[in-house]
Amino acid sequence: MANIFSGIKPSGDLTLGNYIGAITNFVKLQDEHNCYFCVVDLHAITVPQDRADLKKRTKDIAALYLACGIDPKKATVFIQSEVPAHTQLGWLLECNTYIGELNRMTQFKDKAQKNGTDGLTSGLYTYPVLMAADILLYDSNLVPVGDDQKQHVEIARDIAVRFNNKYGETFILPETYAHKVGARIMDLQDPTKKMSKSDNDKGCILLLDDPKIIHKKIMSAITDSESIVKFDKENKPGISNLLTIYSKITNLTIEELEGKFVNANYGEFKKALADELVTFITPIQNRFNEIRNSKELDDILDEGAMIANQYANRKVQKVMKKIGLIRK
Ligand code: ATP
Ligand code: LTN
Repeated sequence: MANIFSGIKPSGDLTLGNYIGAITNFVKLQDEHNCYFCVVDLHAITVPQDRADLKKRTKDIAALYLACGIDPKKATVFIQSEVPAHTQLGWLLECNTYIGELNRMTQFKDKAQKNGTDGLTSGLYTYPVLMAADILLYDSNLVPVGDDQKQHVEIARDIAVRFNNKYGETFILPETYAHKVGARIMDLQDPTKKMSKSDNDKGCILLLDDPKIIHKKIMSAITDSESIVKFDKENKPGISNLLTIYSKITNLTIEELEGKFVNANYGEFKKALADELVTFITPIQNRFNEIRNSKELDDILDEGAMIANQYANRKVQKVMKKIGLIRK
């Protein structure tokens, strides 16, 4: 039985990309492993957030975890800021992380390139170290994430190796757990770009989108002029992305789908995909509406925070002792 940790930032509303890339694996892993699934609100505040939106989205994401099938009897579900050991370990690890390592992080480099470094916070820069703390705190063996987060799991591993060499065996070395296909769902309007909750527009399907909006977004997804439903990521990135989504929500293989739509035009294919998506998303939305404002959700998060605090506090004490931060 392995330890598993993962988190999603409340920086926007959950997308189909978050679901397919990350949450499907959370649900799969919870049956066999010791899982911690967190809403990483401290990571969200590395960029400006509206107070009311942050508060609302944090609970929305926790409720969506449950609505998507995470079972609080099997997994610990909690909010990162309710477990202070994350920031404590974050500092201890920052003192064991090199600036050169952080300079190589592509997520930060991309953001800095887009807008320049003026106005970027030091929290955004050291973000990967807090993420390493999240992971290492729970002795995590596996970290289920989408493709874009692999580099962050690697730096967590590098920090763990360095710490272990300096202070003796302390941390488990974590590994990324990602899908082979579908680890990166692309934007429907620009299939060369990741579908992302912080630039939510027509190219991004939200788990809480109205069925009519889902139809509209799928029908207006960018494709090519060939009108042949065939997977070819290089030359037909739009239709390949739609095929990936179709395959992930129905469990039909890409080949089965190519066969099913061999005589269909893009309009027919898109209409069938939109119908499948609505069928798949409606029960998630119904469960979300049941649980979002319930006492049950608060009880689950209280219990989750208690279990996580217990584990995390013990770990931080061990780490402090190794460093020499101990009076008696
Ligand atoms: P932001 O746009 O604010 O950076 P995001 O939509 O990328 O947010 P995160 O909170 O960063 O979402 O990611 C949560 C999880 O979902 C991560 O494991 C991430 O790899 C995964 N994920 C996010 N977007 C996609 C996507 N388009 N395809 C597959 N996985 C994704
Ligand atoms: N950086 C991640 C969110 C995140 C995370 C984590 C994922 C923060 N801490 C720990 C896995 C494990 C992101 O942007 N998706």
